[in-house]
Amino acid sequence: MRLFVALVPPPDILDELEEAVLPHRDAVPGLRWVRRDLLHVTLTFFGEVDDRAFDRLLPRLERAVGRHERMTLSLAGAGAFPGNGAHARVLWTGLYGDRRRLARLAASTTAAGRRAGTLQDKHRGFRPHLTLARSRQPLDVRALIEPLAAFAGASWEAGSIQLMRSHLPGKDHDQVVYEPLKTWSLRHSSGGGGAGRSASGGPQGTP
Ligand code: 2AM
Repeated sequence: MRLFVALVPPPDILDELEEAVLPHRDAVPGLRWVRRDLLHVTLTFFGEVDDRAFDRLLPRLERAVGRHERMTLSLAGAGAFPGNGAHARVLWTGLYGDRRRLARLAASTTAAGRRAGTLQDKHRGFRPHLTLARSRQPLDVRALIEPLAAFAGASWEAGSIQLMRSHLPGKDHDQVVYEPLKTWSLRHSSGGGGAGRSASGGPQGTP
């Protein structure tokens, strides 16, 4: 089964994002926009995991997530992979707020996958982003990045993450389907007074 760890922003945050993106959606023809119910931040992509590796992975992931605290995040800005958007395959919005906490959490879920033998060493580093649209062919999306760079969403407290199974399009369905297999809660902050709430990074940062 094809698995990944996802953080899904709450509905009001996605409403705000949709509202910001909607007026610009036709600026670049040929982009495939991610459906609202599929929007997520990928923390770790495991790819194909067999049943035995899955059994090793689950307890490791659960332990890993349990060590991390809830965090304040917001969505803002826009960018592309790769490069500056002249030949993009992915258009994204960035993540700000407790980015360091988020990166530590992603490092833990990735390490859990490595220990369970579900990840190859070539796994690429974590670059916090939420994918808005994709293209099979490289596309110039700079006409979208420019207006979306000004987007700055409200912050929310991320309290849980999900292990998702991805069902690729096939005979039964013509679009990808994400099936949440597990939801794990993050710990309540022990520090009080907003400890660890660094406003590190702003919309100018790169993911
Ligand atoms: P991204 O779009 O957030 O970058 C589910 O398929 C998610 O896993 C995708 O949204 C994508 O994250 C990530 N993903 C898919 N294929 C991947 C790959 N080959 N390597 C790394 N991440 C991948």
